[in-house]
Amino acid sequence: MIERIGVSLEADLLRRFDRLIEQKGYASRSEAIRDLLRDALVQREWSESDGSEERVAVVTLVYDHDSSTLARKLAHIQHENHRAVVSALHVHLDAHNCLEVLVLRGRGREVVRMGEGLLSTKGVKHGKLVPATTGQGLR
Ligand code: NI
Repeated sequence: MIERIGVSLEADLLRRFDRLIEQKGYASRSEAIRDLLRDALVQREWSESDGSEERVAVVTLVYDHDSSTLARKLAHIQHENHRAVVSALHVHLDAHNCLEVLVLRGRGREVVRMGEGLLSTKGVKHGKLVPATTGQGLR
């Protein structure tokens, strides 16, 4: 069931919001607001978790493949947690740099521990752990 709500906004804030909506390509204000709300709910889902619930996250890593020690360390962490790695994508960005995108699924605390372990490995040039959701409870 869809319910309608009215939202009061300062004119300047609404103008900036409309510009953002246009830049992001949303078809309507409603869809943009729904996305913002869902993202806030997912953030809350993670922050309120005691770590035992099932969680899904995406990890991106950029690193120099010339360091074989580093590549081995990153692979080792993934093998140690192989049940949590649902999918792994490896892109050879250029002659030296690799991008890895991992989808992790498991208990929240294990997913975070593994993600942070990868990101904090010495030599990783850039990385992000993006909390996602199993989608349950969101429409
Ligand atoms: Ni590579």
